[in-house]
Amino acid sequence: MFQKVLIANRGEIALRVLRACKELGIQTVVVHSTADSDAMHVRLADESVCIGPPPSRESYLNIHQIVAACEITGADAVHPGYGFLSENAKFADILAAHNITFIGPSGDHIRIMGDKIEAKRTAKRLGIPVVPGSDGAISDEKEAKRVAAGIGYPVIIKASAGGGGRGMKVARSEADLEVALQTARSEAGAAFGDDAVYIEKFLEKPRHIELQVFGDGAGRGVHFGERDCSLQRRHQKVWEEANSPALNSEERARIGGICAKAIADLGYSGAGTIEFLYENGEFYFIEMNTRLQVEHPVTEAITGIDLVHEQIRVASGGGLSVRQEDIKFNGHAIECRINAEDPRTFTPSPGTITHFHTPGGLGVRVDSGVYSGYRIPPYYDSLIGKLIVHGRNRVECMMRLRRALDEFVVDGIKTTLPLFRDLVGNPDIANGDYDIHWLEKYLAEDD
Ligand code: MV4
Repeated sequence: MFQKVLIANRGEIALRVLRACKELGIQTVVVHSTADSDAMHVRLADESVCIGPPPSRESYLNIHQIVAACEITGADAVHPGYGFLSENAKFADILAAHNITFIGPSGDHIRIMGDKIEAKRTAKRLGIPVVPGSDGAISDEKEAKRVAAGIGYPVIIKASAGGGGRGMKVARSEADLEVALQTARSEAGAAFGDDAVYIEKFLEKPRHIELQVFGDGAGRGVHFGERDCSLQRRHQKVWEEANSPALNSEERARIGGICAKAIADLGYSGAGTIEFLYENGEFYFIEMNTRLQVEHPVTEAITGIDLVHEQIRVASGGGLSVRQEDIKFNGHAIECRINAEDPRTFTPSPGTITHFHTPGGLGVRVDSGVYSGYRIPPYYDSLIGKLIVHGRNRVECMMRLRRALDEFVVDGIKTTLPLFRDLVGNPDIANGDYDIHWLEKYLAEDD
């Protein structure tokens, strides 16, 4: 087991990782920018190192400074959290070269999944169902037309270096194809320095369902069920659930089994998320994330397993603590992302939190890095906390969520709490009847 772990992140996820380290008896080091001297993660860690000025590029993304902080403090591993350097293959490689363990998969696995064409090719080879489309990159308009005619319109053109919704263009007929291809290619070149694009059948009303998987790096793979993350705005998830209201246990076991076997065959190490679009009872792979995700607590709630403990165990060579047959799904969980934003326009609302009171009681978890009197700096993303509620079934979970939202007080700034108080009373949400476009339509209607 590690003696000392450096946490290369901030906010609620830095605290989340800190808690797991403390439980395992591991010493903690955090790094922080000059804007974060008063942050909770700095207060709670055993040691802290200031690594630079407020902009992320000069602090939380500064590989040299983070490696130096490891050397100074004698940390033997780094947990990257999510965002920042968590999916940076070069960072994983540099740490390995310094004999510091990256708590995550190998640089090579990160690299494969960061290239969306390579990721899809790998998924297909491993037996994961993928969206029908081009076999690799599209070279010219002629090829695009041939592929699109083969799969049928509408189609979507995606940047191989994109992901998370960046660099996508829909073509509803052959007349749209030339412009869509050209626009997608030039935007991809400008944004990512890589203009490779590929084509897929465009699915009109899918759900976003993702499988939580883990590999031990030695040929074993397990799945922890799925999360439904269909409620999004501009590719930012807002509300996540486990299990998906759309799946039954047979479908879960089937796609879970496929994903676990794929992870085993890939020799993957650590936590991963396999993202699917789900429509008319079929799963279609789109991307794989090679990190712990923001919404991992809903999986923890229904399985009772600490996923950060598992990450640390696997990275330190101790293997997974569970076999597939030990992983049982118990009840239902929902996470609401509490952002320091206007609940209708989503304009960031940094400033001082004058009063912060969190809900409690059975089945209620709040992961947050803020406190009464804390001043939210304007430099980073606006997530200030997550409310995770668990119940024996979805109905109980929703009742408990309504109650927990009632108790939650955040004064001094705007937050997205009022949006959740609306959503929890909405009949479509109560019925689990929503797709990836539901939230944006709901927000547009309300104006
Ligand atoms: C799609 C799609 C429809 N058809 N691919 C957006 C983010 C990126 N991860 C993939 N995305 C999509 N890919 C095909 N073939 C629709 C989306 C999409 C979306 C996906 C998940 C959650 C929200 C979304 C919102 C708009 C579009």
